[in-house]
Amino acid sequence: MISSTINPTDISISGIHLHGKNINKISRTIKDLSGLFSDEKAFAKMDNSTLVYEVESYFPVADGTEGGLFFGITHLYPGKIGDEYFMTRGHLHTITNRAEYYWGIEGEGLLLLMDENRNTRGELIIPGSLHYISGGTAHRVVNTGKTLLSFGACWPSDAGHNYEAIAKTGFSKRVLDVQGKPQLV
Ligand code: S6P
Ligand code: ZN
Repeated sequence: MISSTINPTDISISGIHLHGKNINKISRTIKDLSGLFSDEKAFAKMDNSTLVYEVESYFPVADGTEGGLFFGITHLYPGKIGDEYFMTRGHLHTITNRAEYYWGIEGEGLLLLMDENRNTRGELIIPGSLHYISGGTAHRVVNTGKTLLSFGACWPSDAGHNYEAIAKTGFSKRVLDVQGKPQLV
């Protein structure tokens, strides 16, 4: 086999991780997530350095490029703050009509999808599940399981991320542990 055809883009996926020189990795710890969880007292008791999620992304073109695609894998740890499960910050795309795919790789969780009228629904993420996030839909992932939740994502390189709207008004529903079971409330 000709080696240059094996990995022409300088990245590889091994198991649930991306490797290569063009991979961008970010970590979100408790200190990055203030204001997100409903139980502020429980949040204040958490260790600031506790890792909540990590994102490995492949950006083959510059951020903002029209017509390109980005690819990422998010690893969301299991845990709770009060009764609320660990979750991603959640966002809209800056260019609101840009869509995205998510798919489940490992673990179990819920993808929260909120439309322009603030109606929120949840889709079950499990290994092999595929989720189409249409434009204008705010998206957030919640780990409702007891193990690491890893999911893939593919989105347009000009989509951009708008976190402010979600930081201000949140989603209209939260996922809480109600008597040992995850519920959208
Ligand atoms: C990017 C894609 C994911 C998220 C990641 C973290 O459009 O949706 O890579 O960035 O899951 O979530 P958040 O809401 O903190 O960006
Ligand atoms: Zn997105």
